[in-house]
Amino acid sequence: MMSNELPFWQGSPPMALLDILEFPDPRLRTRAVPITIFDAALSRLIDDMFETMYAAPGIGLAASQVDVHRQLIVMDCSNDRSDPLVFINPEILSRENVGVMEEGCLSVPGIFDEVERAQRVRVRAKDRDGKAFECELDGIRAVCLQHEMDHLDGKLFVDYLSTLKRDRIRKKLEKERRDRPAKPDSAEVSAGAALGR
Ligand code: GNR
Ligand code: NI
Repeated sequence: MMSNELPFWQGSPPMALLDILEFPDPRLRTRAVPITIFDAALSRLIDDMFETMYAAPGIGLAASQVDVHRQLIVMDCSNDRSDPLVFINPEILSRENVGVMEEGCLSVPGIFDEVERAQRVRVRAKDRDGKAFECELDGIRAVCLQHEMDHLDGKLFVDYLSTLKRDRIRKKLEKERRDRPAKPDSAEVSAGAALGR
């Protein structure tokens, strides 16, 4: 009897780019739940999220943005990919020094506006092995972590703007999406390949 599984070298490509959900997709409003299992599948998801974030390019990515509603964040605020950080089940222990920074979001493409946030935070989280750690972040790294933690709560930076601005942004992105051809999903691509298209 022939195995209908893929050969091992086709089974698990080294890494994969994940699709990023875009505002106003209602799935971005899902509240993420804590991670309890620290296994190879989680490690693989983390690697795929880093690849997706670097390719975008962005300085942070929350699992919510790739439709995985678990409390997982990857970040790298360096210029040369030298500061990869993973936060699982993060909690902010303290915040100080409120200030304003211009933010953008891969789920709200092409839109930038100012948001007020703590410029220094103390964080407790787990790493990819499930080991707890604490750290202090400041500047862009503090702002980015809070932006990502908002994603895990189903919140977006445009929620801090006025209703008028948010509605304008929604209409602009809805129009851009209508004018952009839809990306076929992977099931359609496989079906097409099977039919020799
Ligand atoms: O790439 C990103 N840049 C950024 C700039 C200022 C404040 C926050 C961010 S996060 C964003 C990537 C993203 O959307 N993460 O959720
Ligand atoms: Ni974002």
